[in-house]
Amino acid sequence: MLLLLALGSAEPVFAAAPAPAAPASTGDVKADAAAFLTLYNSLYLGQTTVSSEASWAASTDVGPATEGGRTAANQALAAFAGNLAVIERTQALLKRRAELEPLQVRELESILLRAGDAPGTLPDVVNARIAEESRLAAVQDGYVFCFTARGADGICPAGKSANDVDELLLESRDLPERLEVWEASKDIGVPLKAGLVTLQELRNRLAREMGYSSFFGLQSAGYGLTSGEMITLLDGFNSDMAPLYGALHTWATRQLAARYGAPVPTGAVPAHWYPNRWAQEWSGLVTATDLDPYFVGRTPESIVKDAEAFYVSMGFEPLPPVFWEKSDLYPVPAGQARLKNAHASAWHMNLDRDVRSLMSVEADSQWFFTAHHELGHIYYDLAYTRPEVPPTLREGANRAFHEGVGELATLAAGQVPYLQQRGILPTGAKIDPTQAMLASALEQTVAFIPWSAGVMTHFEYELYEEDLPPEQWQARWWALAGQYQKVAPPSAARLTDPALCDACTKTHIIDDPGQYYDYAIATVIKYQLHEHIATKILKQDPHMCNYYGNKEVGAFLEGILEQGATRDWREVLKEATGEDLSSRAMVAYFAPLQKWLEKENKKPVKAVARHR
Ligand code: X8Z
Ligand code: ZN
Repeated sequence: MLLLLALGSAEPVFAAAPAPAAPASTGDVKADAAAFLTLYNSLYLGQTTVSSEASWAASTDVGPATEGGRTAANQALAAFAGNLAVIERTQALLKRRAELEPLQVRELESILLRAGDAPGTLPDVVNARIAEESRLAAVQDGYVFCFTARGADGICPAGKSANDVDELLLESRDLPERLEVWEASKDIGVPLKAGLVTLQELRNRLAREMGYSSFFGLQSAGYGLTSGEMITLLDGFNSDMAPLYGALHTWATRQLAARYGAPVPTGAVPAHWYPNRWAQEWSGLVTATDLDPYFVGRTPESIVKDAEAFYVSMGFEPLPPVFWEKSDLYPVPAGQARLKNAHASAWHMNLDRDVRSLMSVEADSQWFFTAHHELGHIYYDLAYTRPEVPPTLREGANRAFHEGVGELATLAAGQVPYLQQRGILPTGAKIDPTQAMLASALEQTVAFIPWSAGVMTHFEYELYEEDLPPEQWQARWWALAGQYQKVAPPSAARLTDPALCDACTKTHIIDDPGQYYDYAIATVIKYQLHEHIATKILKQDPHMCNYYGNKEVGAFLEGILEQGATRDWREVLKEATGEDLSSRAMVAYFAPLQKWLEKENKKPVKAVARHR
């Protein structure tokens, strides 16, 4: 018997044994909902665990066998999530929402949202989407970069990792070398482009089948917003930060020009000038706060342990043994043929205590911050894994909250008193507060908003909501980079080359689609939470504070995390900070910097000197 027939589907989508009995109607809608939710939750737990295990295998050991396993498991999960009986039953119960418990309503809404890209009315389209997503992820995760810089052995020396690319873009002062590496970092877009063309259509078809305006609209619905409302929200953040971004951009451009011994560009700055593949953060420009020298001699293991210690010091439990046993935390050792996904991620495998992280940690400041970020996800997962939070709601208050906790930890980890207490910065080191604020603007926030709320958000909006034709992707991508980031392609020829897809080079466009604004909203939330913690709990300057060892801060965070998605995110935020979602705290944090930048930018441009 087919499992989903038991739920009453006229169109069984996948076979699995054995079939539970369909909950009989009792005439009491609350009891009916409870029975349905119990059944749904137990099936969901099983399906999601199988899917996570298969996806984990495919992300940590890329190859056709694991890719096939991921496709099959995700198709089974989708067949369950989007089964017609599930959708119809959920919709019918929601029609009587006034009679249900608020928690039941939230659960039902989350079930409907989860069905949004897998409607059982279009099973072939769902399966095609999943197969293409799995194939594309394998292409991306198995990709090896190729550039000759720093290699002496011909056209394509041994393959390079994402870490190699990032390191070179951070360090090289040589523009031709930078250009070569930057261009090599964009080669990955070429084999990914056709897949994104397919997915643009499939994702939209499925979301529209479920009544959403587009796949972007489906993702925005996770916040209770329409596509248009989401864009308005994000544009507000862009305009709130525009004056500060403009001043920071002017300052950074002058620094980079001096660094490369090149004239200061008058308009947009070529993308290969920046220390990051997408110019999304500008590290390494403030010498006084360069932390990398302090990580020399440390081990990658100590970086992850440091991040754990941050949370444990505030009262969170040590990570469960499974985290250390099953995570994949470090680069694949030389000599091993295995390929793995290069982008950091955190996994809640069974919606219980099997939590893992996939990273490629090296002993440097970038990975120190990323490890704090990833463990933020893990501690969120652990906090809401409790009987009061049903499996369907074991998620962040919204997706941005999940990212926001990681980002908050990153902000806290960059505070000088914390770095000193942890022995990363020498206690005697005197760091000028303006320089510290400048570094945080460049590395975490001010440079990041136009990228996340501007370029990425608008591109994905146009891609899905406006069905942007593939032949316009390059031109639109760079038009947005020019408009929001003031970043230009190194050559105009990129705009018209039909093989290229520079948008496809950003991991999230491929495997975390239509939701990059999560990080922009997370950045905003992070400052709201941080201001509250610093001023109300620690009673310290938000620019020079230390969460480490403070149990009250831990309890405050736990109070947010343990709720998972059981309550509306607006209420959670208001209750925690006394305020609605607002960029006020973020703007206030950087207000002193704005004044400093304006003064600096009035100084005459230094004579161009070539530094190497
Ligand atoms: O993807 C991430 C995390 C994993 S959730 C490392 N971040 C964004 C990115 O790398 O583009 C963190 C901030 C932005
Ligand atoms: Zn994250």
